[in-house]
Amino acid sequence: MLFYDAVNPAPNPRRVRIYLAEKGLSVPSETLSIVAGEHKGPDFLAVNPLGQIPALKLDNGDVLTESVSICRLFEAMHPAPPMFGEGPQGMAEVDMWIRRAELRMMVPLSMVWAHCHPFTARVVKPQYTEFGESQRPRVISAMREFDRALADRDYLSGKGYSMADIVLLSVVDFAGFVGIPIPEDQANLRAWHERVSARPSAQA
Ligand SMILES: N[C@@H](CCC(=O)N[C@@H](CS)C(=O)NCC(=O)O)C(=O)O
Repeated sequence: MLFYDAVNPAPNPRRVRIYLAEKGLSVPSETLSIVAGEHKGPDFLAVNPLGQIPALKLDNGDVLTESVSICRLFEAMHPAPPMFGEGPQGMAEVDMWIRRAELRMMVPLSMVWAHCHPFTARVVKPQYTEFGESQRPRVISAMREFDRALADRDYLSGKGYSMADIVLLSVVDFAGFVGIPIPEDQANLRAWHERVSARPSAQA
């Protein structure tokens, strides 16, 4: 196996690193430089034609992409401790929160990142700045949805720390990097963020 990785602040490979740290697993890896465009070079495009990181090359030569799918493979191989929920309802809840973090927060955040940030100006041409700015309030309102959900629980699924918390942590930290910190008045989300950031795995 070979895990294709990229350093922070790239949020998606970080999810896999946090997951592996939580599970106590280690996988051979190669770190590519996004700044140097290595993820768009011919060698990596031969691995993942999408030119996106992370990717996981399996021993049989097949390649998996998508951070959550890569973690699902490891989960099937190493089910304990469960990180994708337990029982029908528990598993569905973790899946629901993962999708909400990705669709309701990461999607508008990606638009702010792509269309407003100076780092992406080199590759996103043209940048539709006005459109990008219009997505900033959507990120904050998605944060508010999570703030409300966390009013009566320590972790998203309610049954303990899970992959959903890993995905949300990666998105919230990336939002901070893009210039959208958790608002002061979102005390539940801020407390959750402190809680999950205190786990050793968050250093990944
Ligand atoms: N949904 C994918 C997203 C992967 C992704 O967008 N990775 C970023 C780095 S964090 C990337 O490679 N961006 C370059 C691009 O999209 O061209 C996942 O979760 O793995």
